[in-house]
Amino acid sequence: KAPHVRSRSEINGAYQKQRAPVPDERVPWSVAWPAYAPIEFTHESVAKQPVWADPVDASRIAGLRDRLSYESSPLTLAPNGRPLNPFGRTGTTGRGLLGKWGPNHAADPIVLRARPDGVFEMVAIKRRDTGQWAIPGGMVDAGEVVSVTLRREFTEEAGALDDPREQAALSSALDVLFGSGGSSVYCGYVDDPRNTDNAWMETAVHAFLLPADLSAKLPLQSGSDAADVRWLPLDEQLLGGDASALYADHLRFVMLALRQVGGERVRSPSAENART
Ligand code: RP5
Ligand code: MG
Ligand code: MG
Repeated sequence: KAPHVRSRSEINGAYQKQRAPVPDERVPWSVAWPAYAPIEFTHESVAKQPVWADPVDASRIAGLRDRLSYESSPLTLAPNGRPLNPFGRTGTTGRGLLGKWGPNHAADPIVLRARPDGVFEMVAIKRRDTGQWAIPGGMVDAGEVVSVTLRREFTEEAGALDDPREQAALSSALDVLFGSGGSSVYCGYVDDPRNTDNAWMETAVHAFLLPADLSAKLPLQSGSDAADVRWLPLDEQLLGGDASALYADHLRFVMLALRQVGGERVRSPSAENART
């Protein structure tokens, strides 16, 4: 399978003409490529150094090499002091739309419910950047623990209810749901279309299975970060289809979640079939 295809793509509109083509076999840093000529791109929203972004000069950041990464610790730094993407070349240097040099940490809550026919559904948001359906995840704020990010991002993106009574109902349903901590599905690199040679996404994915009595109490409304929200059926068509049906590697994360959380229930119908 081709290595980090989305990290070499221009499917995020801001990256149009900002990537040099990188053939599959030249992705690994271990493959020498003296003529590699990536395009330097740091979006102006990042370059003007908002609070969530690093200084422009990576070599001036103390302790950069020892920043937390699920993939490479310590980070590998290039001679110019910039961290190197652990999955190889992307055709772009700089930070693109990402604030941090090196890993940029997100948290992704997969909220599942089971339909009576055994098919699982997930709360999905439609992203504004690529128009794809996605897990309603987001960036871990400075000093924030992942469990807090999971709930905060879910609420901001999928549960932005106008009606205070509905908001209260959602909030108590989420106390129960997120209070369990869910089950940890994945921690690591995300093949995100915003990745560059020097900045990339990493995420902690947690799955939460809604008890039947709570499903009805989970009203959804997309927040400003999302264009839409829905219960997305994780049926054979989606799971067996094109991975680009969901953003980045989200389809892979969903399959891992189903195997873990839904495993028993997913298997039981076929086990029954085998007996008849
Ligand atoms: C993906 O980007 C992560 O898996 C997460 O879903 C998302 C976080 O970025 P924003 O939603 O804040 O843009 O790599
Ligand atoms: Mg988000
Ligand atoms: Mg968000």
